[in-house]
Amino acid sequence: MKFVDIKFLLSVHKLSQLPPPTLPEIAFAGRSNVGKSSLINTLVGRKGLVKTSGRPGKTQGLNFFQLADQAYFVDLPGYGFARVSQGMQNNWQTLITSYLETRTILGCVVVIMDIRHGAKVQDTQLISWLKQQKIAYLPVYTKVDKLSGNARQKNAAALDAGHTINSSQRILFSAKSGQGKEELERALASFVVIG
Ligand SMILES: Nc1nc2c(ncn2[C@@H]2O[C@H](COP(=O)(O)OP(=O)(O)OP(=O)(O)O)[C@@H](O)[C@H]2O)c(=O)[nH]1
Ligand SMILES: [Mg+2]
Repeated sequence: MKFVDIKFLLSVHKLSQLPPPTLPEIAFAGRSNVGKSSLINTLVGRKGLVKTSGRPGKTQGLNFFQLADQAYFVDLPGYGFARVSQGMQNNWQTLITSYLETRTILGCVVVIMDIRHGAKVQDTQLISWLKQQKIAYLPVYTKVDKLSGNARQKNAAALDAGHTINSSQRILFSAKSGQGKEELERALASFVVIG
């Protein structure tokens, strides 16, 4: 499934601003600067749809994109960004958690991790929390273009072990080369199809 007909809908800073739950929803989560916004741009084939940055903390608020009349994509702010004040981090954390907890139409959370980094405690926490809440999630290891084949396999295996992820259930991805795009499209299609 190609995700082409997509437009920015709104940026949500408190739960009361959430759009009506009329379409299935896919949220994109991960630590700051991991490449969430870049992944969405690659997925929809529009380089400039979502603002990205070399500096962490670019995405603020929950950014909703509408995919034709089929689904919402939600680009979440990154977690674990030290340069925003602690209070601000807590606000985001509360907003993201309440959103994930209460959003009944949430079909899947794409949990994005940097293939170069070891298993991070915040990702482990998110994954176990999603499991506990019985929310479907899809692990994606991104920026694979930054590693050679061997290192890529080794790091992927370490992340699998660190988060108890089966290698058949996660996707290796690169926003730069487009690797993993079709696999991701296939995996997400089942959450978007209505009826
Ligand atoms: N080489 C390479 N760089 C990438 C990839 N994905 C993202 N980047 C770079 O990583 C940086 C962060 O990307 P973003 O997409 O803004 O990351 P984000 O997770 O949305 O960041 P926040 O919104 O700040 O949480 C940018 O400089 C991107 O160009 C990738 O697959 N390969
Ligand atoms: Mg972003």
